[in-house]
Amino acid sequence: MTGYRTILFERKDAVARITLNRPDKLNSFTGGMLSELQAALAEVAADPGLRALVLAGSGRAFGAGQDLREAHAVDSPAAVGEHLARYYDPAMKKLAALEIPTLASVNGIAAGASCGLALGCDLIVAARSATFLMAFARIGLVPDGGSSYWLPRRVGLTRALGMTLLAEPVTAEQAERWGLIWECVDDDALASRTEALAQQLANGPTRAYALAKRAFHGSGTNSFEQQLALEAELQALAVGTADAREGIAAFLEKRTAKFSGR
Ligand code: LHQ
Repeated sequence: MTGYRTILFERKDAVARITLNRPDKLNSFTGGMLSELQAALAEVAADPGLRALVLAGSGRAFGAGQDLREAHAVDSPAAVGEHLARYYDPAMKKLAALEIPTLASVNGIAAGASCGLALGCDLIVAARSATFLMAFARIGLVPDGGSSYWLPRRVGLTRALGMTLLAEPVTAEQAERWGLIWECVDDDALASRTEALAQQLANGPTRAYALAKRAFHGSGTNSFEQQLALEAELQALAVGTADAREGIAAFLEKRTAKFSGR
């Protein structure tokens, strides 16, 4: 689909890029923007030529969470439930289910549900001036957008609760030290580092990446025995891919593997 109004959606070779694009409102989420995000994620999922996705924000922020001027979203208990179920949950589920690596490129503040969106990506690279703010308690709300799922898995309960109860911004440098993000880079290096990481991921063994993601997603609830069984099941799938054949052959022939994504 073309003609998105609140996001930019681009494809360059095997890399897709979705940019949240309401810079004057710090890319805060409206229902319309989340519907467009859902549609773009569905386009990404349906395109077998894509091998990595970058999520970014335009202007000075990554995103400021729910647009609090969209009053109907917070009108009543029923309204908030409906809003989350209709707009947020499908977007966050589609992102988590993507069978290609996802990379959040965080240029500025990522607050509220926008922090949740970044956390839902496989890797996060952030500019040194970017911050992560679990803003919910500032307005008397609780974490959503998947943030209460991903945050403690990334940084542990102590830091997840500290970020949520104190609702103070965490700098990109601190976030890197905590393991909240993969990498903090100088502001003027964010674009080139994002591009390099996306290219690296897009040139990787795409099927093995998807299976590895499935293994880690399963590990949250599995017993050790169940996880070993899942690993065996996934490895059986991985070993049958063209990329595994190429990877092993390249190792034995002492050359760099050239993965096709199949
Ligand atoms: C905004 C927003 C915004 C509208 C900046 N809305 N306009 C999901 C579903 C249902 C229910 C509720 O919850 C959720 C999940 C959530 O995400 S709840 C959390 C919602 N987000 C927040 O509470 C963060 C609100 N924003 C802020 O605290 C600040 O804007 C931050 C700290 C992000 C940035 O501060 P500044 O750098 O000082 O920028 P600013 O506040 O001046 O914002 C610039 C403009 O963006 C301004 O508009 P204006 O027309 O006055 O220039 C803001 O009103 C607008 N904006 N966030 N969430």
